[in-house]
Amino acid sequence: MKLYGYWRSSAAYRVRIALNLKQLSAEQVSVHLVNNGGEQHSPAYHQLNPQHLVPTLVDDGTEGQFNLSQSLAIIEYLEEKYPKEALLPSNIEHRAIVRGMAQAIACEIHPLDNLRVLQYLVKDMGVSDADKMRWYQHWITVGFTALEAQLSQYSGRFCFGDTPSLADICLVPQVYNAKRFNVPLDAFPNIVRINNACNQLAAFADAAPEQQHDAS
Ligand SMILES: N[C@@H](CCC(=O)N[C@@H](CS)C(=O)NCC(=O)O)C(=O)O
Repeated sequence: MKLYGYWRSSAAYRVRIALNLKQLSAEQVSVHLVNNGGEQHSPAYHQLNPQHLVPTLVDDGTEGQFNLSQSLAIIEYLEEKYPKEALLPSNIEHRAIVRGMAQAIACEIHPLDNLRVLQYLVKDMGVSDADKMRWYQHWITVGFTALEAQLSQYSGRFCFGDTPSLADICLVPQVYNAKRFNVPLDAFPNIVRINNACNQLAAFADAAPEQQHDAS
């Protein structure tokens, strides 16, 4: 397997955590999201992923080598192909709740704060850097407020009970981003507590951006 990613990409970070939890290895290929106008826009990468986003997973499938985009689809593919260690609970309702928490981060928070959205705000819409930061912090705060309420209902040591799941895989990179952009986290004790618990596990710590070969 090959994982095309970038050290600071939170979507790639999710896949790295999933690979580690399942004790799988993948060759890491760096796609620099800033240099040369962003390597995600290069013709070579376009062939792999026309969405111009990382991550992309390349694997040998039943019909030959294939490319997979979208971190949640990649993680669900890994989950089906390599069921141990499970990233989703065995109970159908619990699985749906975990997917809902994961999507609250991956579909509601992350897309609004993605690099190309921030670039569009500043370069095309003339938004100031200060207002860009307000935007960034606002959408994390809105998303974390909703998630914190869910966590007070469902969390144990981790987002759902005492086993790390897809929800934790999405949470930790989003908290990393929040800290990087100085989002106050005082109102989110469960999020902070669970993030700390996750980062005590090697699977999460080893996937951290600063641990990657392309970190600069
Ligand atoms: N929903 C996608 C999001 C992927 C995504 O937004 N990746 C970001 C890095 S975290 C990216 O490649 N951004 C490049 C850009 O905005 O130009 C996923 O989960 O894989």
